[in-house]
This record gives sequence, structure tokens and C-alpha cells, in this order.
Amino acid sequence: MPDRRQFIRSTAALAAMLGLPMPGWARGLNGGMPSAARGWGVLSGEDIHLAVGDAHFTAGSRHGHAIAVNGTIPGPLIRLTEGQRVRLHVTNNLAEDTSIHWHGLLLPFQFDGVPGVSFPGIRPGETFTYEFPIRQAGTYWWHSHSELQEQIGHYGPLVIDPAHYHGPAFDREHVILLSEFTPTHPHEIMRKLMRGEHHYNYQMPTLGDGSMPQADRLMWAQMRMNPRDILDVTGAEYSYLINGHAPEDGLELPFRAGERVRLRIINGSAMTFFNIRIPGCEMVVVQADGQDVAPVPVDEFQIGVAETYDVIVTPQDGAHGIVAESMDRSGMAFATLTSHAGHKADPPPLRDPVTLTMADMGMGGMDHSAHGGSSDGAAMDHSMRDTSLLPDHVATGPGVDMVAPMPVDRMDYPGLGLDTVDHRVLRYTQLRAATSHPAPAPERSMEIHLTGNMERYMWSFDGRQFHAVTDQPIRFALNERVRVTLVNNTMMAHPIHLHGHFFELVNGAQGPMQPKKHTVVVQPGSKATFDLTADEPGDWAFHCHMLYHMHGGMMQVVTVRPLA
Ligand SMILES: [Cu+2]
Repeated sequence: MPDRRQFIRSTAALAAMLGLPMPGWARGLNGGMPSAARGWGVLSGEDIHLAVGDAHFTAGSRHGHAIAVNGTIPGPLIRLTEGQRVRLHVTNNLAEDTSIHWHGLLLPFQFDGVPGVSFPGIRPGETFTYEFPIRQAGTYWWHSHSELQEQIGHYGPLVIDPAHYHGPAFDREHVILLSEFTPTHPHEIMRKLMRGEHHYNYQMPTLGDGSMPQADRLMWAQMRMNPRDILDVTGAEYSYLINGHAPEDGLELPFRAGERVRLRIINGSAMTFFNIRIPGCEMVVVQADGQDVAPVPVDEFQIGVAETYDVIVTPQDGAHGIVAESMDRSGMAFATLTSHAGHKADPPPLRDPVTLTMADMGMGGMDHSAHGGSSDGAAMDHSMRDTSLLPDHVATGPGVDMVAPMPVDRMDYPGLGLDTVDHRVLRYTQLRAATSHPAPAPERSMEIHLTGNMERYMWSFDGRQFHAVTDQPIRFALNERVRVTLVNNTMMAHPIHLHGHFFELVNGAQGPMQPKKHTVVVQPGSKATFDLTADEPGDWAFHCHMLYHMHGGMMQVVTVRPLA
């Protein structure tokens, strides 16, 4: 059966052959698909209309098939006000099902937008209306939760203005949405990852390249691991984007000298952690995941996939680079914050690649140096694959090829590569809620293991890959307070996201000042803990926000119900 795209192409070809006037959508060089614009329009009010469709997209030197919403990538900035009601009418013009999930929003679960968990999805040609009251303020975003659509343009920013603003003053704001673009079909990327070819990892240290001592290279080889396995997909495949613009596109964001500028930074990428800095300009972090925090001045911070941070900057007159370097340093997104239109900053060179350490292998609690220079790789390989160290509730099998032997809490770790820079970097342990909130003591604690097999590209919670809703969700009683510890048995950082709730990080803050987040990065081979009040009834997705990890099974349903 010809799919819709083939149909469009052949209709256009037929029109051209017969010398008929081409329909508007068929003009141009893009196989009949409209070209998506970079950037977005702004939508406000009680009725918001969004149309999801195929598009051709160009960013920097890459171009290819994409999905655009209302004709732009990213899709529209949805700007709402705390206390209003909203109806979001989403029309699907694709030839396949789609959906929108409102990332970080508190809402009735049937409008959370996860096909198979909270609603059936939106069929081709259909319009679905989401309707709910806006109970919060802050910087958020939205994206498809269907298949791998989020990779190719189906996402956008969402900002909610507070009913009464009490935060630090600012004169102007810009939304900065980070993402990636590749013309490669996302199913092709998934296929390459499952073949375990390290296809994208061109930074693998080689014998004699001088970047790593011989003994270390031998140790890593004996462990059948690559210390440069940092991001699964790299700048070899991706153009990194700010608001849909690759660095070559030269995006400028204006300001006037002396202004305090609020930057609402959203990591809307599928697979990339970014290190954010504006060389020569201090950033004051004032919000994390849409929730106000006590101000923290920094020079750089790492943002995991799906996290948001708001910062306030007061740049000097001139042109300043906003640098978002991918964590593995294989590429960057770049834009200029400028007080003179047309004056652009130059992107700085990429910094040297970074390398994993013993702590990333889950040996943070062992009495080794962080360098592992003299360790016996064969012995370490053995201890890192000892599944008898896992608690009984974790299923073992081919999906679990690594165990962190001595994982430690690394909330004070600023992220790979930022522990050795000589300026101020943000750590989770610095975050404090801007205002105190009730924080009852947890009634129960639980441990969830993040598990995987990197070679087979199988990912899971507690050794169980998610394929569909099962009768074994993670259950919480309505309003119960639970302390959840995530144990990362893999050597990759995972940004773990719970839908429909905020949890409070256990980061050393006094209970009422614990920062609220919707996504927590669990560093490689380590633990992270949060407290959750399960006060939103329903079925909620809970998953790693690395798109291909979620697709590979690192997901589960969280069910919140009153006690029977
Ligand atoms: Cu993950």
C-alpha cells in the first residue's frame, strides 16, 4: 500500500508530467513536503490549535525529513497563565499515530498524552482536545510520546507566567530550546545502536594516541568497555540546535546594555546532555524544572535531557556566545546574545574529550584512586558482572550485563567533565527550594535499579524491559510519602522522569527546602534519591528520557490509587 508520502510525491510528479499547475504543497524541491521554518510563533489563550505534519527541514549543513507542528521546528511556544483553563486541540496530519505530552505539568492523567498508558493516541486525520486547569507556573516543554517522533522535530516550549511573580527581577527574557537534528531516520539510529557497533563513537582512544596510559587502555579492553562511551549518539550524526538553529545559522538573541536577561533553558533533545556557558558572563540559576530555587551564581552547568534551568544574566554591551557543548564534546549548539544587531560572537573551540572513571563503573565506594591506573581489568570485569550483588526483586538475564558493585550517592557531582574545570559549576547539592513546602517524613522506602546491556542495547528498570502496560506497575497509595532510591548499574547517566508529579531531591537540603524536580539525572554507577508524595491519582509514565533508552525498555507505569 503506498504511504501518504509516496502518494504526495507521485501526485506532484503526475502534475509536472501533464504540465498541470502544481498544488501549493507540491512546489519546491522537497518531494512535495512543505519546508519547516526554524523557530516558533507564540500561542496564548484558552483555545490553542496545534497541527502536526510532515515537513522538510534544513539546519546548518543537514537537511531531510522532519515533523513540524504549525509549520515550525521547534513547534509553537505555548504561553499560559497560572490559574487559567486551557483547551489544546491537536490535529494529526501525519500518516501515523501521534500524541503530545505536556512535560512537567500537573494535570488529570487522561490528558498526560502517553499512548497506551493515559490515552489511546491520536489517529491520522483526528483531532484530540486536551483540557485542564493550569495549577502551576514556570518553564516547561511539550513533545510527542509516540514512537521516535520527538527526534525529528515534534517538540516545543511551554511557559506559564505566575499569577503573582515574587522571584528575582529581570528586564527581558529569551527561551532557549536545545535539540538535535539528523536526516537519518530514527529507526535506523535505533537499529545501529542495537547492533552495538559503537557506530557513532569516533572518539574511542586508540593505541598510541597518547590520550590514555597503556595500562588504563588494557584495563578497559579487559573489561570489554570503552571509557569514551559517554553519549550513544554524537556530533558525527547530529547537528545541535538552539531554537531550531544550527551554529552556522547564526541565531542572534537581542538585549540592551544594562538589562537583566532571563534565559529559560530547556533541554528538548532526544539523547544529548549539554554543558552550558556564556564565556565571560556569570549566570544566576533561579529555577530548575519550572520550580523556583534560591539563586546560585555559576559559570557553567550541565543540563540532562528533559531538564530545564532558568538563569538570569547581566551581559556587558557587546556580543556574547551562548555555548551548549555536548557532554562528550563532539559538537555544540551555539547562538549569540548581542546588544548590536548583526554583531555575532565566535563559537569557541570544542574542549578535549572526557573519559569515564572508576566511580562511573559503580566503584565509587571502593578504596581505589579515581584513575584506576594499576587495577586488574580482569578482576574488575568479574566484580562488575556479579549479578548476585543485586537484590532479589531485580530480574537477571541477558538484559543485565553490568552491576555496580559499590554505588555511592553522587548528588554533588556536577556531571562528566565539569568536575575538573577551574570555574564555578552547578551541583544538585546546591539547589534549595525558593520557598518552604510541607515535607512529611517518608513512610516507606524503595529501591529501583537502572539496568541494561549496552552491547545488545537493552534497557530496563529492575531488569524488566517495558513493552506494554502489564499487571506489574510500580504502585503507590494515594498521598503516601515514599523515599525512592535509584541505583544506576550502567555506565551511562540516565535522566529519569516521572509524569504528573514533582518529587523532592534528597540532596542535603532541610526537608521543607528540598528542591522539587520532575527529572533527576542518575550519574553512571551511582545512586540518587528523591522523596515523592504520590498525590496525583492515575497511571503515569516513569522512564529514562534518553529517547532510545526509553524505546529500549527503560520505562514503567506508576499507578497511584487510594488504598482499597
Ligand atoms: Cu537512560
